[in-house]
Amino acid sequence: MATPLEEWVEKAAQKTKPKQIVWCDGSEAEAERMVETLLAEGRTVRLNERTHPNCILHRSDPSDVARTEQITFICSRRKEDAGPTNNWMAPEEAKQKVGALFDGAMAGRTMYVVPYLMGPVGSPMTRAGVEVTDSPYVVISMRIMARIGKVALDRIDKTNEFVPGLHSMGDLNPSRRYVLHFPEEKLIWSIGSGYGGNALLGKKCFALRIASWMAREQGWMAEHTLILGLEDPSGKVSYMAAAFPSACGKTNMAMMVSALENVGYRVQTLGDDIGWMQVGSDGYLHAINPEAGFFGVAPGTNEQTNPNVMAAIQKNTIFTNVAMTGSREPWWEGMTAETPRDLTDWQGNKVTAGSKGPFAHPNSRFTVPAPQAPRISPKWEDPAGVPISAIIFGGRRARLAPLVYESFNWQHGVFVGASMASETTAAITGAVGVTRRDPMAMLPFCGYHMGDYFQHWLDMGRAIPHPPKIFHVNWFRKGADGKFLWPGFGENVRVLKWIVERVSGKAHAEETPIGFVPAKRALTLDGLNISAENMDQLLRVEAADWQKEAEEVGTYFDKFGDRLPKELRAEQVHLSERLNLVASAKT
Ligand code: SAT
Ligand code: MN
Repeated sequence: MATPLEEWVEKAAQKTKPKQIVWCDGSEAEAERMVETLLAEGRTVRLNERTHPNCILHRSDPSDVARTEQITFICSRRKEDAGPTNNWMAPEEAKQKVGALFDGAMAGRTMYVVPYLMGPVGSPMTRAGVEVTDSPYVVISMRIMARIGKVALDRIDKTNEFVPGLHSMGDLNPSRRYVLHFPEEKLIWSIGSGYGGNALLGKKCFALRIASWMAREQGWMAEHTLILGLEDPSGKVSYMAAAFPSACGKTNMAMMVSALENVGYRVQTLGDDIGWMQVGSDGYLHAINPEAGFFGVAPGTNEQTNPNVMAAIQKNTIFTNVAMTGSREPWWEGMTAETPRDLTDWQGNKVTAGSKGPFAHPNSRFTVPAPQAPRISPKWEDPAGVPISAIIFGGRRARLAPLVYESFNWQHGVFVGASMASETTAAITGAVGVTRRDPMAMLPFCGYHMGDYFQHWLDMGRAIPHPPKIFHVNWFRKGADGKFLWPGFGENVRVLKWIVERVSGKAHAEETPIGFVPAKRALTLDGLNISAENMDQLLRVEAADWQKEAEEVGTYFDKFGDRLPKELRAEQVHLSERLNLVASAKT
């Protein structure tokens, strides 16, 4: 008798009509065959075997270079359950309309069946998925980003539980591109894209959109967070989860080379994009990284800004849409001061004297196995996860937000996360540099009504005996001259050190209407050349700016109607009141 998995694969094949079906085992030999297929297709090349062993460069279709939110849908039975921040399509309509696009979509192609695990083998927090796809690029990317093959099949054989995901490149026409989630069925359909979060269905589709729905049902959290450990001079490691929107430096932060290494503060890497968190038997919130690799933004990365990333991506790495030097090494803007001669751009064209950059696509990426991070934590695959002491929200705010502040308590921290905003980057298609509200960095990833999601956060706070403290950081504040005030990268460890010291009750802070900011001299600035004037500007809380922000947040919250938890409305009103008090004290 056929298993539920075999039945589902059979049904997918009847619909998409591939010429053959290949069940993937995740082996090296299989990956090598995929690479051979890709090379023959002509959009993929091998990189320099000596400097970059086992690395390839893949060039995606020029219309398919980033996640596309306009064509991403939550197909819940009731429209209200998707909420005002998601696109919604009725499940029957979705199955009809997009089902028609899947009819025969794999004709003449191979269907690869990729069983995978999100989470470490043997962890109670781990979940299984199966992606069928006609893209060998997706298969070898999934092989890095998840645990694929036998480990996953074994588990599915035992439990018969898996999230099915049907993916086809279709004809790559953006007008026939759809990424659909059926949360009640726990099913994913994606057609017309071969790129990143649109096509590697374990990542945003499963580990965030479907998982956020599962997490609310089952009492845990699926969040858009990196996970890192900060080791102090005594060897104690404190773990933190940080939620920033796409392309705000999560990978850099997770793989940071600490500027305070010489005094014993080291950063350990556990995850760069997604955290699944659950209350542990010790009463702390425990996090695992459901992924097994990093899909990071390449441009801007170099030996100075992040030597750990540069070291990690020297081998076994898939580069997507970067440029290539004459000696077949990957290159992108910001890697070296000068553009190398004899360069090939991300579309495979020779760069000539008259060519205008950027030569690597601004959202070009590396896909690298997590264990290649030089400072991978010894606990990164611990089945119990790691206890989280601090949750950090952040985004790009050129003007408003101080370098760091601490919320008053969990409920206020949820308000801080819910009112988060960031100036947009190239990770999604659309305008760059526009401020957009992005609650908990989950705007494109929350699989249900955002008001209910806020409520779930509030409920979780009550369910965690020892909840993490909640902070907000902003590495991107600019001075009047338009330049960044804070050097960022490895220097960010100074902020993490203050955060850990706040958690243990040691560091000094000053209370402001928005929360606690570091007191004068509370941040360790030894060895950093930064003026007192810049530090003042970095930590300043401008009441007038915040009053405007509080109003905007109030208007934003109106969107969620009666599903906005009343606690959050109260937090917004209290913020305004505290700001008014400060303003009237001044006059
Ligand atoms: O393309 S992805 O969605 O995987 C990357 C990102 O936006 O974080
Ligand atoms: Mn992300």
